Amino acid sequence: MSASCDLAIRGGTIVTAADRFRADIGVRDGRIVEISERVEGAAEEVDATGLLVLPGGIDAHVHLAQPTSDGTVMADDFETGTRSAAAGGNTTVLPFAMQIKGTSLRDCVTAYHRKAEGKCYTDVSFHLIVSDPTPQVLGQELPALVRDGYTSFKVFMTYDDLVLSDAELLEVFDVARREKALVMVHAEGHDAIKYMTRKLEEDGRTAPYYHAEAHAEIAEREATHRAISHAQLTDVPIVIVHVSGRDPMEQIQWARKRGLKVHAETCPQYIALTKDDLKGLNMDFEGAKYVCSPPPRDTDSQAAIWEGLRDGTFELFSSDHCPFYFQGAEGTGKDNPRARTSFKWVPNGIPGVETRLPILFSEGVSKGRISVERFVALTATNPARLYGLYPRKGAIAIGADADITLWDPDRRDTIRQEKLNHGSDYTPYEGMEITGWPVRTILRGRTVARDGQVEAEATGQYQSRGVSEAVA
Ligand code: DUC
Ligand code: ZN
Ligand code: ZN
Repeated sequence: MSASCDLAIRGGTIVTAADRFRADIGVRDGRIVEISERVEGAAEEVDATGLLVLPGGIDAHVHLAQPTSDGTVMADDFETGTRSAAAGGNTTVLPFAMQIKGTSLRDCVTAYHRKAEGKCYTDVSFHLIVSDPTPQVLGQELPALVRDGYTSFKVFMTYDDLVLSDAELLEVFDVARREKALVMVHAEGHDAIKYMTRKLEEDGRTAPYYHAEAHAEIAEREATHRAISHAQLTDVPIVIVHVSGRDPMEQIQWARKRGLKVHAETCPQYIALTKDDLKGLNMDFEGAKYVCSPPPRDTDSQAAIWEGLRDGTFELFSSDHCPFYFQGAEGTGKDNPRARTSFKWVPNGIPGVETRLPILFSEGVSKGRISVERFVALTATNPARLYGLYPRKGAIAIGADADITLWDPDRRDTIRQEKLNHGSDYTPYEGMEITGWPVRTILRGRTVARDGQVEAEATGQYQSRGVSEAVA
């Protein structure tokens, strides 16, 4: 029967979110058609002996080619960003299509499709960002877009150009409930951050490090609780994205104990970095390499995040890849004349789409903190389930897309900027020692990357999404 397979992956250990087992995989027309002890004969054979065979990584939180309020240009477009993603073991990414205030959400989505078309090395789908919830957006554009397969959107509780008032949040949540969309919330209290920023600046504390004090964990905890309360009032499921530490995480656990439909995501920066990294060498601009929002916290928060990854508080582990340059006037570092005057001008975001999977595997699986099954759940299966891609994506099962990452659990290497494919001119994880690397990324049956190098054409496709399992 399997003589008609295009591809056979032999001899590896298949790992799903639930279990692991030894089997071959047969692929035809880009889909898995056989999982058995022995797949006989295929046009292409891949020997996976000694390797783990995982569902391709799904990075459900990346920013590519997104404009910024001050005109700073992101370091990755769809070409470089998805190249980096594929090299890092991912087969699908979900960037944001951001509405710019005063413009049509639909037009913004069309513009992102144009940016992505023909340029992607992984499959791609878009979350929306709603920044201007006008009656036209709430009444027409957003419902129509959800029905067209853009089934999740993000809202912000901070940033001058993105923040929604509590009244607006409630209105937007209401639309999400009616239309069966999943809301992602950036939970940081805007007024508290502005207050802290002003105080720090008045005291002359303007180095990048003070970003971490301005974006205080208390402000994140408060906003997380407020978002949960709004979600309870409007009876809508939400995802709190990029949860950074113990305090906001406890709010999520509090909500779950009461049966509220609150989901949570965390990211590599909250297990691999601390706020001390923002000090740089001596409170200098090296610290700008670690400026992201929310910022990394302390070692107690890192321990809390590990508890949450183990006990299921976190269902999603995404990169929040938000790449900028460090060098040059457009960069986050000392050559940027505005950033020199205050941390508040340092663009918020760090690259990480290529290093997300190695960091979680190495720090989590190789160090015995989480099982390899949970690794798969956090990085592929749960994102597919929560964002309407399952079981086409995020599964190794008959009929699923043959999106597969071959993983060498014993390979040791060191994260180095010169080996990465992203557009940024640095990595915040420089020098980190890693055990366990993706060695081959297969997208719908075709190898797209091997040993950190992309080797295929940009055949990534846009993926229209169904309703989230959190909503259905
Ligand atoms: N939020 C994100 O999700 N990414 C980067 C910066 C931010 O505030
Ligand atoms: Zn955010
Ligand atoms: Zn983000």
